[in-house]
Amino acid sequence: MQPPSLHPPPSKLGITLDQHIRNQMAMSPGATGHFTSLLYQIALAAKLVDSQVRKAGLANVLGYTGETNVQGEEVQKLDEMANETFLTVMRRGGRVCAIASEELESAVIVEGNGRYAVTMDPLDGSSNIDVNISIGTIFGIYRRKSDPTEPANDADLLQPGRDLRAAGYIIYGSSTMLVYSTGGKSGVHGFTLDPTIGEFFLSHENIRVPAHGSTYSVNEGNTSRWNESTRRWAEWVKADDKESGRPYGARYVGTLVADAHRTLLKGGIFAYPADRKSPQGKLRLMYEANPFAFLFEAAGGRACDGRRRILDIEPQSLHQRTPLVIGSPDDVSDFERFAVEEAGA
Ligand code: AHM
Ligand code: MG
Repeated sequence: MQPPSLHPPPSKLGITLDQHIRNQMAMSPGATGHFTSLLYQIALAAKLVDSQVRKAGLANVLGYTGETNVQGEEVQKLDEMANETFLTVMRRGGRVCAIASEELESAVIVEGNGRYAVTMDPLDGSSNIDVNISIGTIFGIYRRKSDPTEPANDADLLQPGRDLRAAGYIIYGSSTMLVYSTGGKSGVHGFTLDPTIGEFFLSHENIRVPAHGSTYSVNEGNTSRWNESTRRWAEWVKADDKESGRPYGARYVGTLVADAHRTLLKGGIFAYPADRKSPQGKLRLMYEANPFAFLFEAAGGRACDGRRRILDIEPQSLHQRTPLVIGSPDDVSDFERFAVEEAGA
């Protein structure tokens, strides 16, 4: 056994999200603290939502039905509550000029001279709440484009994903984690909430998605609605070929945050392709696809709609949908190969 080193590397133990954000800010000359304070607000809202999510099972144990219960309208559904919580905290925080939420028809324009516009899915995977399966929050942060002396508008939000200033997600799973990136070289970092003291600690520094994985994640119940190339790809990942590590294992939670989180850490591929029922795909470009595309690229992965890079799609509307394929670079390229072959056929 090796004797312990006299000079062990400095421990990462106990680095809080706040400290980490401040360290990153110190490395950005000219930073004013506005962005830092917005991230704090998101983390605060996440903790508030987490505390409600943790209690969600109690209502079921007591026989509550979900939408209405003995407390009637006083108890909000969890997704409405999550939406309200993030909106309230960010509006009060004074750093945002506009917020677009998957839960709301139109954008919320915030008075004042906030420098950032936020897109978010406050509670992703909400069909999994009642069955105690991981759910999440997804967010993207853009720099304001409009003149701060004028009210903000949709153009502040309708920016391509490549212009994201930061993106992240919170997974309310067996533990609660916040994962975020400011893009490129700054890396993707994960923080786990210690629920006993209400603090996020750095637990996954500089996450890198493996070059290829061994799992595929897609709703195969949609097979009959898929186009030929998606069907051929799904057959291919299941075929036996020792050299390329096939067949892949199947994993599908039905919460994008959970499926993407696993894929980010372990590699492999998640796909929600277009199909006959959803010709534009099911997932939303602004709230789901762009933030994850940004994170996967920052972690060395890839994200496309089958043919185009997600981050290069010019958004036309807030609730626009897109096919989404994210994961290990090799695995996403394999998916694309099938789509391209079909296009050329
Ligand atoms: P939601 O934002 O309303 O929860 O819907 C999005 C969810 C994603 O989390 C998940 O990847 C997908 O829908 C699952 O869809 P399906 O049930 O069609 O497989
Ligand atoms: Mg969602």
